[in-house]
Amino acid sequence: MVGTVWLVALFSLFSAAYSAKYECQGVAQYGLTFYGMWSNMTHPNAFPFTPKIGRFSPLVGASLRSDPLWMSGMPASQGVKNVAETGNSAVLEQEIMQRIMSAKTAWKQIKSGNMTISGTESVMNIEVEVTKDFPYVSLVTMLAPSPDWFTGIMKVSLCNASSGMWMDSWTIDDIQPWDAGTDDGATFDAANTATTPPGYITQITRNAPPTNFMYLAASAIPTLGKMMFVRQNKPTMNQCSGMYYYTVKFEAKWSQATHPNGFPSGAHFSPLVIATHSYKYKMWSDMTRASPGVKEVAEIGAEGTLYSEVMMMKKPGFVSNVYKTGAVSTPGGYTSTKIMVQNMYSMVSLITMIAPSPDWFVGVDSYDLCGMNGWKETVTMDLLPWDAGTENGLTYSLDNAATMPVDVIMRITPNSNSEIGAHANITFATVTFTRGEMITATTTARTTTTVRATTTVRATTTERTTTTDSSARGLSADLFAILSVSLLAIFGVLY
Ligand SMILES: *[C@@H]1O[C@H](CO)[C@@H](O)[C@H](O)[C@H]1NC(C)=O
Ligand SMILES: *[C@@H]1O[C@H](CO)[C@@H](O)[C@H](O)[C@H]1NC(C)=O
Ligand SMILES: *[C@@H]1O[C@H](CO)[C@@H](O)[C@H](O)[C@H]1NC(C)=O
Ligand SMILES: *[C@@H]1O[C@H](CO)[C@@H](O)[C@H](O)[C@H]1NC(C)=O
Ligand SMILES: [Ca+2]
Ligand SMILES: [Ca+2]
Repeated sequence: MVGTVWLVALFSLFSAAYSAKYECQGVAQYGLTFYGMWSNMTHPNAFPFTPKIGRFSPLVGASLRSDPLWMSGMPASQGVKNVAETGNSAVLEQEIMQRIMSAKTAWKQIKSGNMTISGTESVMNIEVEVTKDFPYVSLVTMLAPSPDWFTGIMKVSLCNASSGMWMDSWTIDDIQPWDAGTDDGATFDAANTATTPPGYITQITRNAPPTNFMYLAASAIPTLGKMMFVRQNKPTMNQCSGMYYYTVKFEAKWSQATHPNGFPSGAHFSPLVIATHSYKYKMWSDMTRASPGVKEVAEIGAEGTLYSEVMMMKKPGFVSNVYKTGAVSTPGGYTSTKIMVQNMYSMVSLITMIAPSPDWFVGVDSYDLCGMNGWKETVTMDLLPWDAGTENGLTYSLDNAATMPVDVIMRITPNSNSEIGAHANITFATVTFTRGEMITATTTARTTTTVRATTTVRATTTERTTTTDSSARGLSADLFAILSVSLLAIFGVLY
């Protein structure tokens, strides 16, 4: 007996390890089309004509972190109850708003509009947005008229976990009826009688509970509709050939003169982590949660965890190379690093902390050095501040309470009431990518070998070509922070 349990445990362990699970990166937008397939033709004797002709209430739902809006065997929330009984989604929309704003377990509301949908109507272009942290979709619509019958999607992920890529399209073609467990009645036109005590959400089948659906001739309930999600923002996949060096020059601009509001002593940028990668990888991105490594860079300027995270993604298809630099003093400091790009690994991402600060950083998210006309010559970007969403705090200070629940990464805008807000649209640093010499004229077929080759070259090249100016050279961010804090302490004692 014990042996069996162990065997099962071991088996689960192995199968878990075996089935590779990837997270999809960044944000994906979909257009959802709902096709109603509920009529006296498709559901003879299971389609109402009185007191009104059968139809769907406006479709309401959300993109979610994990918990769906409704679940089989669970009580319906007040919002789902209201939709199922009356089609009114006001309370459900409040529940979704609460999940978006305070619980942070939902990302965006989904709504088909405010019009009821006839049984055979198609509603196109319903906007759906999912992110790395909120890849699931859950939807509800009332089967009207009915006591408390509804349909929708309990929970579906738009991320293909075996490839780590957002689905190009995803169709759900079996949509069954459910009973919210809140109102009694076996027929579409049953009088309004609350179920006391309220029951649980159960699927309606031809046999149970007794409903109009039992009069269907078919052995199973034909689908009530179809939902099709079609991706809107597919990545552009430029292909540039060969392998090139680029110089990445990061120049600090942040100063008392440019950002006078609370300009801190010991102002600097923490060591940069730079990665070259394909569209399949993201170091960080707008509207997604910071990884532990990005959180550490943003909060304390320590680059070690992020460096290891990127190293773990250094495998065919994802990351090609990872580089780090020393810290950069500001204003006037700079650091210059030679990086390599090739074929599909044409994107560059980097990050550095605005230090000291709660969790503010500047960086580049997946900039593609391969353009429509081949490898770009030279590109300069102005870097503006971001908030990692992991630590509270409105001043340039290191020690603050954690943001609970954790938020997503967002641009700091001039509307922010923090010290940084007043000048959030003034450049903190610039980064310039300049194309250097061609390394080899590789072809895509050689991708795997070139990745391996780059590793060795990098080890020697990066060290040699990374130049960091002045006082900040070689100081780790923590040390910088500790030094500033100790200085403060000394001054504190002296005064
Ligand atoms: C619904 O369809 C059935 C047969 O499919 C038919 O007998 C019945 O008259 C129809 N009802 C209405 C109201 O059209
Ligand atoms: C429905 O939406 C339209 C536009 O989106 C709006 O003008 C109208 O007032 C809404 N109607 C109701 C009843 O909410
Ligand atoms: C998910 O990705 C795998 C591996 O790339 C692919 O074979 C499969 O067809 C994908 N599934 C869907 C539903 O797109
Ligand atoms: C600040 O910059 C953002 C992004 O570049 C821009 O959308 C916004 O309009 C700017 N706001 C102001 C007040 O300049
Ligand atoms: Ca019921
Ligand atoms: Ca913050």
